[in-house]
Amino acid sequence: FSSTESIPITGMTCASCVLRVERAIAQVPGVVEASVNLATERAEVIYETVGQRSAVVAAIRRSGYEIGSTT
Ligand code: 9UX
Repeated sequence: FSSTESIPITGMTCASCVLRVERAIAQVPGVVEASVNLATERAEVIYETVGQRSAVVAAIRRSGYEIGSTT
């Protein structure tokens, strides 16, 4: 099983921000891969287990950024 989700993120302004968020998301249990795009301000997250979205959201906030409102 695996599924992909796109999460909007606000507050990223440089490539270091992107790396920081990618690493934070990738460390959440159940996440296979995280790819953050600075231009679109979105993270593409691949999960191998369900129910990890809240943990990913928490990891993004903990690293200093916010979740955007775009769906
Ligand atoms: Mo460089 Mo990104 O200080 O916050 S890491 S702008």
